[in-house]
Amino acid sequence: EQGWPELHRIPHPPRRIPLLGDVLGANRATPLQDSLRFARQLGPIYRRKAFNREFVFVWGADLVADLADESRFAKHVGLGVANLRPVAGDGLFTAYNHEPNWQLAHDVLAPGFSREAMAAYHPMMLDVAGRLTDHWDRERAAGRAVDVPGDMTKLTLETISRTGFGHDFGSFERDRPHPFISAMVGTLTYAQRLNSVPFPALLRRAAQRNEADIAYLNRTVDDLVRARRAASGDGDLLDRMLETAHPGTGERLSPENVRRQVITFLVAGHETTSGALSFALYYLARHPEIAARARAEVDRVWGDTAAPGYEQVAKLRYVRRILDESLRLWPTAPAFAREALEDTVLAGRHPMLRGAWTLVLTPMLHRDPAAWGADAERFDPDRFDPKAVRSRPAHTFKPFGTGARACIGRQFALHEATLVLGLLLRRYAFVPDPGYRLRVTERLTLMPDALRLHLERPEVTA
Ligand code: MNH
Repeated sequence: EQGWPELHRIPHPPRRIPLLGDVLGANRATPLQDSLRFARQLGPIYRRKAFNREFVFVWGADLVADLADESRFAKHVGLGVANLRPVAGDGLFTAYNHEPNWQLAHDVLAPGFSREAMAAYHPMMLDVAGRLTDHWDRERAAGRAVDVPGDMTKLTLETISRTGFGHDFGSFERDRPHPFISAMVGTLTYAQRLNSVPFPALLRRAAQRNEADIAYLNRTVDDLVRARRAASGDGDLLDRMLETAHPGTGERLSPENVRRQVITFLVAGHETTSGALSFALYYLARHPEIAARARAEVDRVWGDTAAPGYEQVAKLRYVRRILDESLRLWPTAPAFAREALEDTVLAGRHPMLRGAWTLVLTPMLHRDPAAWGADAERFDPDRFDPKAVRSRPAHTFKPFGTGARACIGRQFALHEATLVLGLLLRRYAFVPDPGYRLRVTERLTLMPDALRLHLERPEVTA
């Protein structure tokens, strides 16, 4: 079925229910974590049936390395990503490979992620981070615990909207999330739920709410674009979208496509980074000795500069490894899909016809003992020191996807997150609630659920 001639050789759960398929023990709210459970039972390649459709999942390091071959495989727009088409259309993230707007927008926007562009965003990132620390200072003084995912979401939304679009959502001045966030969470959750029903008609009420959420996102973005057309920006992403012609063809993005790109960047540009920061803070709170080592690095590299410069962020090597290690265990965009460009044989073992596709489960790839050793479940940033990295095969760490359609915002996210972790480490010691056990919420992306931390003053190291 669906382009895998030898599907019968791929393992599946033992007890299949007629019509429904492999839904035993599955929870609608946690499809990804369910898939991880099946992965552990069934091995590096397996299939699951949902309502008479078979889906193939892959996570073995050698299989994923083969799927990274861009001459035989490419991004597949399927499942969760395809379900976002009504929101993001042919924007960069959801565009089909063959849609001309992908290459056009990619070429027009790539300079917005160059080193020079990052250096220009840096002071704005620092400024937004200052609003977070002002808020956290007040919470510490009042003896209140902070809402980590909530505050990281405020931070990363303000950062992308400010650097990309010169817009201020005022997140830190609000008690409740900005309606843009509620609408976005609504559409992401709806896109995830669509995978759990045999046909969308079963979600009629939710579909109506989803329409309203999309309308709200469109309105917000249209207002933002209209304001910019009336004024002028400073060469940010929105200026590029509105004014830059393609260097080769002279073509420009259409107004409808600009709307799709702005929504794409506002969502893709903050949701996953806020999860990455939240998981990193969870691990720092759990491992005070690792936090102390990171804090010592920040003190050494930054001294007491109030405002670290652009270059000083990349020098935080150990802080960066903490982020990498957090993204290894909990890659916040936890899967990506690959399709065969021609009839081929995956890793010499599994024939695929042209167009057949599979979902790569990144959290399992990142825990494959063949690549990461027997202690792969343990948090250890030293896995990312340069010697350890060189000793691992290629394509074993893929939090940003792979190939031509990999994340365009990778450097942006890593710069922002390293800067913020440096600032927070220097200012606070993080103390978890004694009873807290990590639970992970899913809305296509991953986030530690209800993580609250108490802030203390770090001990002075000398
Ligand atoms: Mn991002 C694509 C993960 C931060 C904008 N991103 C992807 C993909 C992954 C991913 C995985 C590939 C998906 C696929 O193959 O279907 N992204 C992340 C993670 C972080 C992240 C884990 C933070 C941590 N992403 C960002 C930021 C931005 C951004 C920040 C923007 C400022 N990402 C994108 C865009 C794409 C993408 C745009 C689509 C790129 C393309 O297809 O050309």
